[in-house]
Amino acid sequence: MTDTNDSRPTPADWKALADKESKGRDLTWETPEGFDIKPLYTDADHADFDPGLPGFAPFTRGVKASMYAGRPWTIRQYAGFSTAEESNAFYRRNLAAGQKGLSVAFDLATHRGYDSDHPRVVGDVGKAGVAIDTVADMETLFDQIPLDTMSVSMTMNGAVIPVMAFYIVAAERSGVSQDKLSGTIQNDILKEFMVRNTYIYPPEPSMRIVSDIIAYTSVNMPKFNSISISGYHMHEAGATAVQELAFTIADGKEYVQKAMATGLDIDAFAGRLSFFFGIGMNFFMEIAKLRAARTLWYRVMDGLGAKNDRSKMLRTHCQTSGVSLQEQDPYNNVIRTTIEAMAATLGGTQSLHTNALDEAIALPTDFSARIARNTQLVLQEESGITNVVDPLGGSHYIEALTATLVEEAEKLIAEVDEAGGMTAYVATGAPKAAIERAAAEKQTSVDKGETVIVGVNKYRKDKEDPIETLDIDNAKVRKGQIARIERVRAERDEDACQAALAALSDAAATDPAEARAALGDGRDERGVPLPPSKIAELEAKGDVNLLAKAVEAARADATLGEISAAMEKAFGRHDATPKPVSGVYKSAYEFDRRWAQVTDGVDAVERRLGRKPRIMVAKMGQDGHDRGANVIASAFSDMGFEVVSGPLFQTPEEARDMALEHDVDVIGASSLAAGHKTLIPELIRLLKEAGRSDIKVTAGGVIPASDYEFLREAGVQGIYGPGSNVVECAADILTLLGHNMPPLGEGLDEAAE
Ligand code: MLC
Ligand code: 5AD
Repeated sequence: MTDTNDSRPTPADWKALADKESKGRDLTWETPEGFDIKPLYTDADHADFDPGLPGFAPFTRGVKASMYAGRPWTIRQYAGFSTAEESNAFYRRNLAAGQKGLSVAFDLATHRGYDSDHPRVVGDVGKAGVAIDTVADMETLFDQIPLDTMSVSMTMNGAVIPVMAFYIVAAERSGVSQDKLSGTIQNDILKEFMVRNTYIYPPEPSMRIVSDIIAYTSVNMPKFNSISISGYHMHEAGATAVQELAFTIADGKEYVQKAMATGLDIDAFAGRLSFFFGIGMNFFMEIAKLRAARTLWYRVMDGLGAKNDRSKMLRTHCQTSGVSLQEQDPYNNVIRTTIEAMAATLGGTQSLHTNALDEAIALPTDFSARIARNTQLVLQEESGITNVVDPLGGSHYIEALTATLVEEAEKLIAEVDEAGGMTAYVATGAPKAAIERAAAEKQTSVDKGETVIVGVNKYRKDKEDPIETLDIDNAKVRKGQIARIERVRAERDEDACQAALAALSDAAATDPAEARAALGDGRDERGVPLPPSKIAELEAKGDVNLLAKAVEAARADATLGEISAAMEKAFGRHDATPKPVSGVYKSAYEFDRRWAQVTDGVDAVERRLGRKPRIMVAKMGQDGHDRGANVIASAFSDMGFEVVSGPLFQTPEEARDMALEHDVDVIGASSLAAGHKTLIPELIRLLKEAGRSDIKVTAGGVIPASDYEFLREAGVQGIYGPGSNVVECAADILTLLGHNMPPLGEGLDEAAE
């Protein structure tokens, strides 16, 4: 030994020692992404990856040189419920207590373009967000909030045109012109078709709406982010980090290309594109995910010819994961949210929402919202996280994960490109199916106890203590909204309003490419001259930008439903039926005794009935959260049930008709947006009226324990809240179907489980 350096332990020495300590046990861990995580990382694992410096391309280490040392992230809590008055009061209380930016949650009726008086939305008004029908509602929502200084995010995709128009006109009426407005509109329709399901129109006109908003804001609202390209909802639907990254970046790429195709210069709008990611419990993966996202976006935008650095930097909002939170032992959720918030901020987010501890049960109360907000205040003001830029930069594990995520996401993006871009890829159903498969795999792993959730599938309490949750009197909200709509309609200049709506319908029916051609050099996209009569007709219409036309309609006090309907005339409405994946559960449970008990039970019922037992999975109301419904449909069909998947957005009447038509034995109604107390009892009443009380109705989803008794009294025969296990649900339903189901796992050799 001549050099002292030679005596330094080598990676081989480490391996030998680690093997000895672990007695040869394999210590690699496979992530849902399929990455093999080793117990040790060294510089050799990321030698080829250069993250650069913060503030400089490729922005891996952050979009600002000084990051939080210069200005901390924006504490932006997403909220909205009931009426505009109540939400406004809630916002003002939150701002006084340290929140920094606003973020509006609209109710599902608003999302789907229906006024509160529409018969399809009886159970939805004011429930999962605030009901907004008119500019007057929007003025109330922001009463005494200075819109020239407060940045406002609005999560709206379906009814994005009327909501933007209302916002612009409400600000105008408070004396703030649109060029001063700062904030973000979600306006990300592609992911709605994949996972979130609050679309209104078919994909093509929906993409035109996105481009029209980008075009309008790039000219009129220079401080407003025209889109929030969201991976969050994919994350929540069960996507892996690679899927979330790849599909989100590919969505962004598609929007940019569509906007460029309308003749916009990439650098004129790209600086106002923003992103949104979900942050779950895989701590280091989530930090690396944000760093990878910035790297990927830089590469994509550079490739598309962006020149300004600003166009190539990925700025993002993050939200901690809703699905990671549990109904059981709910104070654990505070811990989970803290861990996730740390990942988001160590990853360099620009803005953050932290979920409240009652997430799995209801909307936040003042109490739970306070803890959620304080989680961020403590991180910002007590933890020292803000003092150093990208403090985990250079960590071997983080850099290696970042590099791997970039590499794997790029492979998936290449697949999307091959399919012709994200619109085409979404149309094939491939990304939705891939995400559902990942979700089913995750659920199986939890159900089997391989993925531990403290207080749910391990260390479960014998008895849960009830916590106080927010309940909204939806009938009261609806009544108030209807009165306000009627007042607005009575007071407006009806002719002016109808004329503005007709102009909007007309613009929607006009091909924007032709309109551009007429206003440009008189030639269409292929260079063919338009006939003079056509040019004259198009010139008479003027600008056919849908937002510009909707602003006119909003100034004339048209309602949200009317503006949506004016466009629907030209575009039609989009409908979809969930298509659950098959086989995932069967293969995951191949040797599981409890699964076998259930499939035996299904066989027994089948013999008795002379056909398979039939279950209809129903989604009523405007709640489009279909992850749970898909999980149930997939698992039950793998168990041998005949599954009838109801389309999204059914009314109770439509659900009843479908159940009768298919002669089902059970209806499993899935509700995640608080419509359960209205819609499910109504379904039961309608079945009774039809003389079919024999059809059993069960309920699953986000249902507070305090509503169980109400539902049982209404005739619901089984209730499965968050954290329910699909095998146990099935056993329960077999019992409901008269099968003498032995207790699950009985006679099981514990050691063999
Ligand atoms: C920031 N700034 C700095 C700085 N850091 N300046 C100097 N030194 C520093 N260190 C500047 C920025 O450049 C910017 O100005 C200004 O400060 C504000 O900072 P920001 O970082 O851009 O933050 P913010 O305004 O909060 O914008 C964040 C964002 C935006 C770009 C991600 O899009 C946003 O707020 N998104 C929120 C989306 C959201 O809340 N969605 C909720 C979805 S809920 P300038 O001039 O550069 O702008 C949902 C659930 C559901 O979807 O219902 O399904
Ligand atoms: N208020 C507060 N948070 C909400 N979320 C949804 N709606 C609201 C609301 N009205 C949050 C939840 C949910 C995610 C989509 O957004 O965390 O999981």
